[in-house]
Amino acid sequence: MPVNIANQKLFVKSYFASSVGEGMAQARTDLGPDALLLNTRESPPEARHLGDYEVVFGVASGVRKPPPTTGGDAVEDLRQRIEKVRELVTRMAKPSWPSANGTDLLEESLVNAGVDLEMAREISESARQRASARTPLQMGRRRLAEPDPDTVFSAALEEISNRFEVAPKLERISTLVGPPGAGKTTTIVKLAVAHGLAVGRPVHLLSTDHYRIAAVEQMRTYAAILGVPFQSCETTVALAHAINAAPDNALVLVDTPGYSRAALEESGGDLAAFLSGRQDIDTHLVLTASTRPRDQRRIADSFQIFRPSKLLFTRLDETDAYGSMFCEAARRKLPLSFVAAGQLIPEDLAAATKQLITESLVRELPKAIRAVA
Ligand SMILES: Nc1nc2c(ncn2[C@@H]2O[C@H](COP(=O)(O)OP(=O)(O)O)[C@@H](O)[C@H]2O)c(=O)[nH]1
Ligand SMILES: [Mg+2]
Repeated sequence: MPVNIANQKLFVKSYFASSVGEGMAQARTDLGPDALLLNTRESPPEARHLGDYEVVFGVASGVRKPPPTTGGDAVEDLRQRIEKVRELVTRMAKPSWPSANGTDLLEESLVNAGVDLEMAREISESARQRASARTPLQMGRRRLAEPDPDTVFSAALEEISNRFEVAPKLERISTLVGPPGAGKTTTIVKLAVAHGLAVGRPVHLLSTDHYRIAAVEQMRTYAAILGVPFQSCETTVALAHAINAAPDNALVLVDTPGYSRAALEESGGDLAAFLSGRQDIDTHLVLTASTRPRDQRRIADSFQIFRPSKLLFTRLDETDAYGSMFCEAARRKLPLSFVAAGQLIPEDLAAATKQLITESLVRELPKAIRAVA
């Protein structure tokens, strides 16, 4: 069909095929190497029976000639054109991301689970890229592929899981530090049972929490119930002696006072210097899962002087938003060791697992994706 465009006579022809590449090959055979690719699109419904794709080529009238049967230039030309089409198709196929009212569902799910907004955005964007990279361009099919909900979901799981570590290990000499009421003493007793008595390992309990008589008595009572040695250490020198005096095979667990911010500055320095200076003492920072991320960060900052190597979270029974735990572990690059979800000794203590945290953060996602699909 001759068409006059800007004083130039063009011969324009559509080719219908099951893929763009096939349509282009047909056009080349028919119109020769000088033909220009003008457009590609999914075939309109009335032409669908001819092929899923319509590839439109134009050639200047009079230059229409048969293509060479062989020749590197023609192949290279075709390759470049296919590359252009691929780019075009990539743009057309920009994956649609499940969203509701313009809000990214993954981001929303993370924020609802207590992840701070900045981190939620970062994860959502990375998961989006991960899902897109995994979704091949399927040029030969009727619909260009988009990330399906399963791909989105598994990309989100991987992205979260790659951002934090777990290390459910209890070193021979371990101490728990953290704010008052975080659950240090209770958790020490849980650990003493699960990692000591339950596996036939001797345990020595030490406490540096000598400021409050009740705290010393609490630990002494637990030690008596468990039938294990206990010593209250008023100075770091006494603590060093008590640690050295414990048998080599004994699990030594050191309880510490619940320092408020002010108390930490006023009287925590000595103990922090001692504990962080001893390579053989492993320090877990105990935090509560129900604390808001911003407060959590502030509290954890103030305990940095102890140089904790792990984070241990309690009170998982009081929240189902584990985002605050995740953010702290991800931001500080400190592994999660154990998690406590109740007051029962020793039942309510478990090893931290990636699965526990990761799945909790995207729990609502599949339902939300289905709702807008
Ligand atoms: N709900 C709940 N309570 C806990 C948990 N861990 C400890 N507690 C309670 O929190 C309170 C303070 O615990 P404690 O071990 O004395 O805290 P510490 O000041 O850090 O030594 C006690 O009543 C514990 O029974 C937990 O995981 N969940
Ligand atoms: Mg205590």
